[in-house]
Order: sequence, then C-alpha cells, then structure tokens
Amino acid sequence: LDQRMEWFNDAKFGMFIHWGAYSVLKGSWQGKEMEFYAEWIQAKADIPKEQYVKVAERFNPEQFDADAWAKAAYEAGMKYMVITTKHHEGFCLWDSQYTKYDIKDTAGIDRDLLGELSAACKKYGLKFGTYYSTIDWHHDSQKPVEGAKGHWNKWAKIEMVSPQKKKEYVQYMKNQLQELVDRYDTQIFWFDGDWNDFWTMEDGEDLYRFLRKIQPNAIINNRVAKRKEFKYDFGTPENQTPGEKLDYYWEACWTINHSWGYKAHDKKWKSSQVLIQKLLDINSKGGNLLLNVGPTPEGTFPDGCIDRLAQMGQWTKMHGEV
Ligand code: FUL
Repeated sequence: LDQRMEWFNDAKFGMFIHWGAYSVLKGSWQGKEMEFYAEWIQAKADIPKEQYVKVAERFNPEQFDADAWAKAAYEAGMKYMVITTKHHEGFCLWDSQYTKYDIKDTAGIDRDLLGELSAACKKYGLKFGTYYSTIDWHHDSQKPVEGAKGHWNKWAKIEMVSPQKKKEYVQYMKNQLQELVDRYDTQIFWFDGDWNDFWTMEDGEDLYRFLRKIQPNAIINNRVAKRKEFKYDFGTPENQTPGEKLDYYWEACWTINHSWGYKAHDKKWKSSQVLIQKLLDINSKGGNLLLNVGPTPEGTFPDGCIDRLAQMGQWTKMHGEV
C-alpha cells in the first residue's frame, strides 16, 4: 500500500471536476433557481428519467479545452485531477460501448473528452483519476423509492428492482471501469454512493479486488465499500477537515463555492486566503486537498474558479513545493 500511495502522499493538492448533463441546467429547473447541489437537480426537482434525458441531449461543450484545464491545475500547484465520468444521474462522459446514455449516442458529441483530458494531464505531469457513482438514476436496475418523502429518501436511497438486475448492474460497472482503464489509464478510482443499503461491504470488497487486478498500481477511495469501516486506500472527508492527524491516508474534498456542479446563482465563493489556509491546515495533518471546479456547460471554468486557482498558484510558487 505504501508504495502505491507514495505519489499521493507527496501530491498534497489535486483538482476535482464535477461536470455532466446537470451542468446544462446551471442549477435552475423550469425557470426556478434550485437549492442544494446542482448535480443533484434531477432529485431535487424530481425530474422523471425520460425528461432528464432531454437535458443530457443538450450537453454541448463547444469551448472545452483540455489543455487549458490541465494547465490551470498545474499552475495552481496541483498534482492530479479527478473528474466525474458518471455521477448519480448515470450520464457517461465518454462513449461507452455498454450504454447509449453517453456523450456520443445521447448528446451527439464526436470528441473523446476524457481522452483529451487524460492526454493533457499527462502533458502537465498530473495523475488522472475517475469519479464513478455506484448509484445510477438512469440504469434500469434501480429506481427512486415511490412514495418516499423528500428528495433524499426518494432518489438517494434508491431501490434495486431485483437481485438479478443488481447482478447485471455490477457487471455493467465492471465493464465500464475496465473501459476507463483501457482507454484513459485511470490512476485513481473515486467512488461515491456507499450509503445505499443495496451496496454492501462485500460488494465493495469484491469491486476493490477486481480493480486491484485490472489496474494494480491505481489507488481507490474508501467509498468503494462502506466508508465508515473501510479505510482503503484513502479516506474522503467531504467539506470538512479532520481536527487532527489520522492514522490512514486521506484526502479532504472541498468546493470553492457551495455546489460541486456548475450553478450560475451560487455566489458563496470562498476567498483565496481561506482556500490557502485550508490547504495548509490539511497538509499539516497529513492529508491532501482535492479542490473542486464545476465547469460551465460550454466547457470553461467559471471566472470565480480561474481567479482563485491563479492566486493559489502564486502562493504555492512563492512557497516552493506545497
Ligand atoms: C457526494 C455527492 O453526493 C455529491 O454530489 C458530490 O459528488 C460529493 C463529492 O460527494 O457524496
């Protein structure tokens, strides 16, 4: 483990990217500015699957420039990047042969967005990682809980339609993860959705073993299984920093404003001073900071992020290696 974690332990600072079909809506649904995270809008606004597919069809990042993204991360002093390849909505940011719900077959995009990004990361010496949600609001193996009160209970505590469908879904995940390895040489697997009852510790351990086999040097976050008990390969405190050093590897993910996904009316920007303090505090306790950017649907970084990343870069350069 220590050997695999060596680069991670030295990295200190990385970039998280939340980008998907939800970005198209910019946090609003039918003219209404929604509360909560933009990437949860399907749940928050209770948008039926068929209607949400129409949103995904509109995903059209014409201004996407992988080099600019990787350069911004590099110049901020970051050493790695993790992007949402499939968030809870189920939409895939690459042309997967296992679904039509992806950038090519649903949104008609003829570019290999993740290919461009992973190549740009290589160019700037950044490790490339893939976030992949174990919940999938689109896949036919699962459905929101009818009659449940509140978006969390209805959409986050989803139900598997049958044990057979669950089996098929696990195979679907493995096929797609294999694809991400083969095509983009994923170095970090970042899972999410472990709070669901359908996803057991055994499921997580099985997936962990599978990944260790297909990509032996990659590192895997603890949400692959049940994060409270499972500490391998690294812990993932979210929008919080532990009060003291931990006795396992960890990485705190933080947003620069409030939402992870792009939300036009989210003005809760943290100042660059606050962000630098977070980086220092986290690093002094042995952790890494995975700082999030929610790109626009056109494929650019919001100005609020560009400014703060540049300011953090000035600071990290002045102080040598973070
Ligand atoms: C959470 C997710 O539900 C959020 O949307 C976000 O991706 C965050 C990093 O993890 O559990």
